[in-house]
Amino acid sequence: LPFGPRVLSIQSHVVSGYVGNKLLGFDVDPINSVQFSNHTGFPSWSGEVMDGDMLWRLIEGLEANQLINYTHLLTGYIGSLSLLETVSRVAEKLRHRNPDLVYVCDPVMGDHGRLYVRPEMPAAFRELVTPRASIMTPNQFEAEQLTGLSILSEADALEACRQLHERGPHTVVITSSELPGWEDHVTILASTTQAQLLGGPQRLRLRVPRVHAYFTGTGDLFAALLLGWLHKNPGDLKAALETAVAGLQAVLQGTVQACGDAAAATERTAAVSAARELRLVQHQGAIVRPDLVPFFGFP
Ligand code: ATP
Ligand code: PLP
Ligand code: PXL
Repeated sequence: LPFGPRVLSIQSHVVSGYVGNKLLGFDVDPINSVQFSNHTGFPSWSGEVMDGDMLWRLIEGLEANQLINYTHLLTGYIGSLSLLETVSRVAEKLRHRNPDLVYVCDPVMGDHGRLYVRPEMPAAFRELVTPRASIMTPNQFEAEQLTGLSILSEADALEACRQLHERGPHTVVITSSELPGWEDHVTILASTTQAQLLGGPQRLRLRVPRVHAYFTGTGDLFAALLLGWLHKNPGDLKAALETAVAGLQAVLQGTVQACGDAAAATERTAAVSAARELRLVQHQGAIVRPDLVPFFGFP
């Protein structure tokens, strides 16, 4: 497909299970930011972390052979500061080659008030990466880390989006938040400054019933699906979000059904984590052609 999208994706690889680069459903050039035995929600893991020099050597190799004509850059879990610094250089280089480059940045840093990257990473995401991102997909906690705001309401979340727009990304999706009065739902808030097919800039809200169990990789899948559906629905963030979320919910519901008692387990043993791996392959059809779920627009 000479004129199709070409995506460079810098995310995790795990041998067993589904996170990061193993959640991409379309044609991409993957660079593995880590290669681990399994995701870090398990009691233990082993493997290697990529550093900035390793990434730069790959980019130089691609460049030497004129292979860096990408339409999209997608980045997820980045395990070290040197890699994040190099990711920002890669974004600059790809955009120099293609001024229309779409950089989708999932600023994976933590969740529910807890950081699972080194303490120096939030500042680096803020200063080095945010200005270069086209689309950012923080969760509620990550949006707080990026802006310094504390997000206690929908108004706070929209203010965080506004501040992020001022510093770079034209589109921001707060991919999961827990808001007062809606504790039994996951609230997704999106904001774009780009003119949409049906008018100007737009803000959107979706809610999905909260599953009371912790899954790993849903954020990675969200970012990949958003990239794919936005490409297929230019100027229609609403359609892209609805389709991405519907596919994600199908995978999640299928996973909950398939994992039986492990869905409700509180202790995350190796067996529980393994049982909760996303049933991605089993629900490929629903990802590509999901049943659309009821949508809550804005306001
Ligand atoms: P990241 O850290 O990669 O930015 P995130 O924390 O925003 O990711 P998740 O919390 O995994 O990502 O949520 C992404 C999407 O997955 C949500 O928008 C929602 O559609 C779905 N999802 C994840 N967990 C649940 C859950 N417990 N119940 C219902 N939906 C969920
Ligand atoms: N938990 C840990 C320990 C992680 O390292 C990560 C991402 O790297 C996550 C959770 C996020 O997973 P998700 O894609 O579901 O947001
Ligand atoms: O974002 C999910 C993820 C990605 N990569 C690695 C992980 C996880 C979640 O645990 O461990 C290595």
